[in-house]
Amino acid sequence: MLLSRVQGSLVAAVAGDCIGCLFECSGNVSMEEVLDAVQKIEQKAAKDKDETEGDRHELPFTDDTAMARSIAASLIEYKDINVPDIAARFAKEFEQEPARGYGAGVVTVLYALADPDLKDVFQPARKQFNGSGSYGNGGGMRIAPLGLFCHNQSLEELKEKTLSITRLTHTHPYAEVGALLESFAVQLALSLDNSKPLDTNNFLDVLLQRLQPTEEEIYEKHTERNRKEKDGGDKPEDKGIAGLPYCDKLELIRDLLKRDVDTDEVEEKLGTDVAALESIPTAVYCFLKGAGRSIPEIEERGPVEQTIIYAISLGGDTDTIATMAAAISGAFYGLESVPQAWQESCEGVRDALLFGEKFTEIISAREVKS
Ligand code: R7I
Ligand code: MG
Ligand code: MG
Ligand code: MG
Repeated sequence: MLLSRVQGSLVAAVAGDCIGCLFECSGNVSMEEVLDAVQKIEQKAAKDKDETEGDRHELPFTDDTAMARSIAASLIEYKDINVPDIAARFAKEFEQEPARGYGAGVVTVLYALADPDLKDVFQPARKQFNGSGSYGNGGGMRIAPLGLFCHNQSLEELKEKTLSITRLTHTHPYAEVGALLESFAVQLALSLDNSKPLDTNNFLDVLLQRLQPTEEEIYEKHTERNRKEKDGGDKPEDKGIAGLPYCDKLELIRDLLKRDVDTDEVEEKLGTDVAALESIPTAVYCFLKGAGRSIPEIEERGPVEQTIIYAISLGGDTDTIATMAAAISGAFYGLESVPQAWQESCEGVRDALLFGEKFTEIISAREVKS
């Protein structure tokens, strides 16, 4: 049961990335185009059944999965977070396969993290974008394994660990809150009873309850830090952050779910680009939308499939929105909800299944002990 849901999350995330990247940054995407691509993948998987493994051509994963795998492997090795080890894995992975589609800014950090003389692993990230830190979605795109790993652990623990891992590359408050939204959503999805249909309103209520104080705290600390730096003469004045834009977006999601909205409205109101604030709430929406199983063109498909196909049909940062949405969905619906043909077609699924087994062993052993 737990095994299926942990594996489901990790495997669905890989599928979201591998299928989603076929459309990343390709402008306006239509549902028909996505369905066409998915059907081709399914037909090819059926034909490949007769091929020996080496002759199959899998859809490659991108940086989203590459970084998530580094986090998962490190958590398994140390049975807890080890931030310098995760930093070293990020750097090594990038060094070995730099062409996985990394963000344009983050590569500077990854080069810096490879330096054996680097004393403070958080320093390169802080220097990004003239010291304001990246607000890209790279913190959120890779954090799902931590949300699973922290099953039945306190929110405080999940929060601290999410922030530590995120800050290796992303220190802008929007990037931090976005990563927290994703890790909280994955942990919550895994904890809910999935023998009944998902109560989407309740999911949003609990998520908001957990995110709101955290979002407030992150911005307060950010403003305070900026004030000190300004007083010290290091930095120009920062305008600070007004309101709680992530919580506002979660409220907006509640409203969008009640209505029959077209993808243009979703794109306009929630966003689909590489900024954390313009993509991570969107991923939560895609999860809930798929859970409702009411998307006309794909009604006959399961919720995880609907979530991934719908996320990609929004266009923009398709691999990342699909991977984040799928990680939440897979944690609720389990491995059986990811079509076999998709699993066979995506690079990295076999490893994701193994990571899921190890995670489940670690979580279960922890629960016996306590
Ligand atoms: O966030 P990050 O790891 O990128 C992840 C994305 C995903 O879509 C992946 O699939 C991959 O394609 O990349 O990488 P960053 O370079 O930190 O941020 C991504 C982009 O956001 C940057 O290249 C900038 O274009 C933009 N960005 C900013 N622009 C101006 N000012 C991020 N922060 C800033 C900023 O402060
Ligand atoms: Mg469209
Ligand atoms: Mg990518
Ligand atoms: Mg992307």
